[in-house]
Amino acid sequence: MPSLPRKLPRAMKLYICWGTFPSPRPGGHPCRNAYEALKKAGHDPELVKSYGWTLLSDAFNATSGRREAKRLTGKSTVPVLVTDDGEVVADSKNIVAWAEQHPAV
Ligand SMILES: N[C@@H](CCC(=O)N[C@@H](CS)C(=O)NCC(=O)O)C(=O)O
Repeated sequence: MPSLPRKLPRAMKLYICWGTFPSPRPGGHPCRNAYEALKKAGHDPELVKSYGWTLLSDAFNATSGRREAKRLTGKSTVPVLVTDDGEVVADSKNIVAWAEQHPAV
């Protein structure tokens, strides 16, 4: 019986707010833009929902995802990408650029 391929843990993580839903805000929803660009480049990041709302104080942004975003970038704003090699990319525009420059092999 051939052994089933072990599901390799996905190392790439994308910290997002509440989801990757479309948004009417100018420029669209940053978390969605980042996710779509990564998918387009052939990546399949683990999505880490971080909830919260940076307009409120850190007390309201004490979710593990927002805390991790703050630990990694100094700000609790998302999206934040952590690549397979542990590189941290903050801001959707930088994540879109990273995805374009790093198509999944
Ligand atoms: N310029 C930033 C804006 C990021 C942004 O507004 N992120 C939202 C989530 S989509 C957020 O965390 N903002 C306030 C909040 O909900 O805490 C980007 O493009 O990544």
